[in-house]
Amino acid sequence: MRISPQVGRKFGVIVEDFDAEKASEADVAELKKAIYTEKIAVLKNQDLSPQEFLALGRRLGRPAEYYEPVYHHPEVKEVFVSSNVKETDGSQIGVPKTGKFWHSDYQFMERPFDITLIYPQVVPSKNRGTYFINMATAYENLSEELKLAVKGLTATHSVLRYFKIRPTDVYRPISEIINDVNAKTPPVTSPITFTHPRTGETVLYISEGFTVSAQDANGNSRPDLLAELNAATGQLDDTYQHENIHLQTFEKGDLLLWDNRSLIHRALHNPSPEPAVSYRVTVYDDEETAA
Ligand code: 7UC
Ligand code: FE
Repeated sequence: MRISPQVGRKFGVIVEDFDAEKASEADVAELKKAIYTEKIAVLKNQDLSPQEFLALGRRLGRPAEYYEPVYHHPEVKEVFVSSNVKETDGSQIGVPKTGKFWHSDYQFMERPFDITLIYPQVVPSKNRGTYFINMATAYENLSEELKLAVKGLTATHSVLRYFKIRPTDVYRPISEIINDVNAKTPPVTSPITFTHPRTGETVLYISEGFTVSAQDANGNSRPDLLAELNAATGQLDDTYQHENIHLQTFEKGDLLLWDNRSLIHRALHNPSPEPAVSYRVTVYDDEETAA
């Protein structure tokens, strides 16, 4: 296994000669460390079945099934499928155009995922990739005034604005669907910054997609401040030129691993209907459950 920095990129490393089946405990430990400190690791030349992809996830932690079954791979339910390709019988496996908004995975849940693994299966010829912002760096880059202003704030997160209407929801009143979403995944409130348990960094815990409000210590909503933070971190820049934004491209055979605690991301979907399919496994890395 060889780990080297991505040349000319803000962060991330390239990992060559990583054998997902035969990797030693020491290799896996080194890989995990690189994910925490370098934020993205791109494994080159991978050729894994969905089962083998899940097995790789198990080496890094405890895989979690996505709560909405419509995303599940038909054979391996822990594999989340993003796909705009229809089967020959016209049926749809997975969900098209997932994650086209700034977020971290499961940010709307009590416990977001620790590490995300993405394994592109069908790679479009252009407009492929994912934008990332490191929210530890973004916090560091805030003005002293904004750093002071976020002290003691909480933020509230919800999936509601990006919950995908399922095939089974057709003809249901939208108010019923909204009530169901709020009952199943109620908004979650947490401090607006936290300390990354693996690196000690301070992470600004907000995203334009999932964070619905920020409150001060007296419970007063601060939409002004939330908008200012979204702008300062680069999330409102629709040219994607902001200094915090990193575009991670990939080619067939690449497998991306990232630190979902500190990165937010946004999928870059091709506006033209070029086929695109990718598989995802998400894990919790708590020591007591890691293999
Ligand atoms: O369809 C999607 O964009 C999925 C999104 C609502 N959740 C992904 C996640 O892991 O939080
Ligand atoms: Fe995502």
